[in-house]
Amino acid sequence: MGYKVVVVGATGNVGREMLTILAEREFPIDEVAAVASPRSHGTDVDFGDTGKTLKCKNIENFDFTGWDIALFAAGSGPTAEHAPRAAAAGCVVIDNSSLYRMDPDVPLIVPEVNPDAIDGYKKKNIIANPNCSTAQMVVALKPLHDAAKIKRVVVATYQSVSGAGKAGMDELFEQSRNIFVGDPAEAKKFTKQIAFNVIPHIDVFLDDGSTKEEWKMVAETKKILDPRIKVTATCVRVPVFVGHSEALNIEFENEISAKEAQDILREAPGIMLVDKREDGGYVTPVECVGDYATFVSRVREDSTVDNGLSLWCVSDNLRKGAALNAVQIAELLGRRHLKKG
Ligand code: 11C
Repeated sequence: MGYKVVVVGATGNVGREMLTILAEREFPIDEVAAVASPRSHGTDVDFGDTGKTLKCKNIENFDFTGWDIALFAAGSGPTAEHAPRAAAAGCVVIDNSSLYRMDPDVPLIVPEVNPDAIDGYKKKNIIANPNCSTAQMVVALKPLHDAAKIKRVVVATYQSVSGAGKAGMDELFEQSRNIFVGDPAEAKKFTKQIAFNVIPHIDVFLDDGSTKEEWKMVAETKKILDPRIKVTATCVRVPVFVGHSEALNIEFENEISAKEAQDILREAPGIMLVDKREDGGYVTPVECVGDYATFVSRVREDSTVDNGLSLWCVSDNLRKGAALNAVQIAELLGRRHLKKG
């Protein structure tokens, strides 16, 4: 016996990936529904490569009664409207938007990092999925924190355009093509030209001069991993279609060598260490696409601080950064709370 699962926002980048990963991981499903905005009502979406096609139902009149789990990838507006009624109907919501992440009554979960926090989901029947750049970072930090206690992290991100949805991917494609044929590269989704450029601005500006994306990395890391860890982030959009990269500088309470860190990371859940210290002996975003792992490369000691390490971390932002983490949360929920069969 399996679950009745709804994917909300099924026509978007993350919603489609959720359906693919549910099928790929053979999540025990009795019935699956694809739900989207009224605009996408009737659109066909594939249920992974099962050969099954789902017709999108309209979120406005979808009744969540009798459904076990709803994976929401719908953005904050539709989520605010429909997630509470799904949860009230007894369907556990796993939400990819930023809406509930900092709600003290909603667990924010990365299964490799804080699985036990899921037990708090019953307060609202909602579980939050972190921001993509936070998810891969905390997977890499967790085993190192357990070993040597992290004090401070300085991170610079190199985030792909798929983080901004299909419109972001289309903009990179169109601008690149236009530049090649000598046409103007008009910026619509992003604030400046993204093709052949980088933009140090993701999400809205806050009063202190940081951006909300940078704030999310700080606040979410504290909630998921440890409130004592200080994080400072600079988030940058780069002309890559899929795959977020991060350069991390980490300061520890206790001594830890690069070799010890490599040995720990090699055994850690969710991590693939590729660190050969030779030409090409590291992972780039192109290679991480379609994979589940958070890849770590370039682990080295930073002699400018006591107990410092630097490393490079890459992951598929639509997978570990969004859809995969949501499905892993559903699997964890199934194992711990919603047992079937
Ligand atoms: C980006 N990280 O790359 C964002 C996308 O809070 O879930 C995900 C935003 C979020 O633009």
